[in-house]
Order: sequence, then C-alpha cells, then structure tokens
Amino acid sequence: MSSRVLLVGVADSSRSRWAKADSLDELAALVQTAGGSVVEQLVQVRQKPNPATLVGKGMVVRLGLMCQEHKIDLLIFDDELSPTQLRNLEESIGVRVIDRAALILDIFALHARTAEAKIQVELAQLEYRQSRLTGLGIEMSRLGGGIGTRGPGETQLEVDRRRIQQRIVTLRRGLTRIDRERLTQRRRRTGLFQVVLVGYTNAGKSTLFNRLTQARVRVSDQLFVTLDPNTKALDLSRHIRLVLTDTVGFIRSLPVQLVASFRATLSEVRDADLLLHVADAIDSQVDRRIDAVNDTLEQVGAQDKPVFLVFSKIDKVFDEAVLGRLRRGYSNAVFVSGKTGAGVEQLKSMMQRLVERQMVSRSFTIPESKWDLVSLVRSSGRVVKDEAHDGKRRMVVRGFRPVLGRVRKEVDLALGRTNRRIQGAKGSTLEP
Ligand SMILES: Nc1nc2c(ncn2[C@@H]2O[C@H](COP(=O)(O)OP(=O)(O)OP(=O)(O)O)[C@@H](O)[C@H]2O)c(=O)[nH]1
Ligand SMILES: [Mg+2]
Repeated sequence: MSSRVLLVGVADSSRSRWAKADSLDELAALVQTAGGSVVEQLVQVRQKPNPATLVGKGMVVRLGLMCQEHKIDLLIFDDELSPTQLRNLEESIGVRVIDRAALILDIFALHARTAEAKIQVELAQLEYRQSRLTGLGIEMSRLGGGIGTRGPGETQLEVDRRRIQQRIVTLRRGLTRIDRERLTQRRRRTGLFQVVLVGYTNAGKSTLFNRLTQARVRVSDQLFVTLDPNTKALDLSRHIRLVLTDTVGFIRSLPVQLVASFRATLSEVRDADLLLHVADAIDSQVDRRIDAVNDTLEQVGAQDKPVFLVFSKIDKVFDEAVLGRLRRGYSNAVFVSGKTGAGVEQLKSMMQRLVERQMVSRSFTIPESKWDLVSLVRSSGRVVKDEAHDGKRRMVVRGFRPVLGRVRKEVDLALGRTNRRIQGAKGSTLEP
C-alpha cells in the first residue's frame, strides 16, 4: 500500500533551516525506499518546541488543512516525538503520525531477509514501541497497515506490556544464540586479517565489496539494502589473504534500539583489524555524513580502529573542483569507483602495505596436552618453529600483529583459568 506522505521538520533558528531542509530530503529518500510517496515537505522555524505538539498551534491547523487538501494519509516528523506529542498531533490532525526513527525501523523490517536480521529488527521495533506504549494514537488508522506498521504486526500493538516483554525475552535469547554462532564463525577465520566496510547507507559499500571480492551482493539505489554482513576472502598477494566484510550502513540518528539489537552484526565492526570508511564523493552532504558515521563508530566502541577513508563513485564526479576540495579536506583519503574499478588497485596496495607493516613473529609456549590451543596457535599464521620440550610446546608464528594479539589473549585467558585451578604453570610468553 502506498501512502501519501507529508514531511515536517522543526529548525531552531533560521540559520539551521537549510540543514533541516537537507535532512528532510534524506527523509524523503527513506520514504521512497519504504514505498511511500512524498507530497510535500515543510520546515518550521521555532526556537522552542511546543511541548504538546512540537510545532506551534497555527502549524497544527495548517497541517490539518494540507492533509485534507492533498489527501495525505501519513505525517512523518524528522524530529523525535514524545508519546504525548504523537497522540496530540494524531488527534488534532486526524491522520497517522510517525517520526524518523519509526520510519527507519520500518525500512529495516522491510529489508530483513535472514532469520538473524528479522530477530534483530523485531527486537528493536518492540523496544521502540514499548518505550512509547502510552502514545498509541488513533486506533482505526493502526488497522490500515503500510509504512510504520510493518514488522511484528498489529496484534502486537494491542497486547499488554507483559506479553511484549515476554516476546522481547524470547528474542533476546535468540540473539544470544546468534552471538555465539557468530563467534564460532569468526574463530574459524582466526588467522586472517579482518577488514570491514563501514559508511553511510547508499555510499557504495556493497558495490566496492563486489568489485574487491568478485562477489554478487545485492546493490540498489535504496537505503539500507544490506542488513546482514557478507564476508569473503580477498587475496592481496600470493602471501597475503584477508577477509573482507560488507555490513549494514549507518545514518544520522540511527535509532538507539537498532544499534543495541544489531549488536551481533556490529560486532564485526568492533572486532575488525582495519575499517574502510566508504563515503560518497558525489554527495553534497558528504562532510556531515562522514561525521555521522564517526559518531556511530564511537557509539559501537570502534572509534580507535585503524581506518582508511575511501571516497566512492568518482566516475560520477564531473566537476574537478569537487575532487580538489575533498583531496584538500581529507589528505589521506583514497578515491575509487566500485563501478569502473578506478583507484581500486591503489586501495589494495594501501591495504597490502598496512598489512605487511603489521607482520610480526610471536612465540607461544603451551602445555602439549592443550590440543585446542595448539591448533588455535597453528591457525593464527605461518608456523616458523615448532619444538616440544618437557611436555611443553614452543611455537613461533609469523602473522598479523592484531591477529596474533587476539590469539595471545585467548591463549592467556585459557591458560590463566587452568593455571588457577591446577598449579602455577607458566602461560604463553611474549618474545619480540
Ligand atoms: N556511478 C557509480 N555508482 C555507484 C558506485 N558505487 C555504488 N554506486 C551506486 O550507488 C547505489 C548504492 O550502492 P550500494 O553499493 O548498494 O551502496 P551501499 O553502501 O551498500 O548501500 P546500503 O547497503 O543500502 O547501505 C547503487 O545504485 C549503486 O549502483 C560507483 O562507484 N559509481
Ligand atoms: Mg549495501
């Protein structure tokens, strides 16, 4: 069902009016992705939001008239609405009202394909709805379906808090299982350097992923096309193999519930050895979006990762001045086109140089009886020495610094635990 949508944003000064207008353009792209059509976009400048309805009284009347005149059936606010504001607006205007966060959640529900993504989205939606259960507005309009109502289904909205809570508990249990599976999968990739693509939604991550790994991940000019991580090996040279992961994109004000429930997916980002931050070179708001991605990286605890900034879509830049500005503003960035392959070799050599700089030798001493640890160490790189002595095994491995660091931690943890229980055997030792 396609909704006719009116978009509303509130700017706190006339100076911020243009930023708000840009934000509404992004909201319009989100609506399009969700299958609705935007009939009108309005920005109101208002220093202090009206606590009852966010916008002023006069604006509420105007919105009501516009909705009648243009047969609008959905009002979307760019700003977060409190449950009370939501209810007041719906009652006075007579159409369904949602905010930006609800729309984003809706798109995630629409695009969730795997069981994992579905659980994560449903959990985020229920938590979002639970936080505003008091704000249930016009009942009749809830029956219509369409944007903002997909996902758990209407009946979920009518059940009491306790049943929602029970469902949340079940979903959380499902997520814990997924977390564990993800950990096992990642263990299997232990010895490999992990590179993860991050960036604003629609920046061109999947296109670059496909170009680098010859994969065929779905690419489309919509927002949040990719929700589940895709991982593939990438050989940089005969000796250097790494794994590249494409994952969910970010957006300004990503609902907190989504960040929380996409924990398993986002753990790929947190555990990466290198991030490729993809930014769209032809996007007029690219600076603001780079900042938004950096904010989200901080939110998920990945702010200190090594990162390459990669400007994509350079085949579409026809104005040299645009590239010049980006080059001056971001002197370390690399410029590529996932579509034509331009600049991709340069990106690969940058990765190769980084990885080579990170090659080190490390020595591990492990009791021979600990077979799982022996095989963990063996899989962490190229074994250059392996000697058994006094029931202990000393192995020297050449591999990637962060990978060997991770293995070191795991080995020490395992031995530390055993040591406390048995006698004071020595853990693995670090040698330069
Ligand atoms: N001309 C051109 N178009 C590109 C390039 N890279 C991506 N695109 C287009 O930009 C749109 C988004 O590309 P995707 O690769 O799906 O972007 P994404 O970052 O994976 O997006 P989400 O998964 O939705 O967050 C698609 O229409 C692509 O065809 C490029 O290098 N050149
Ligand atoms: Mg994608």
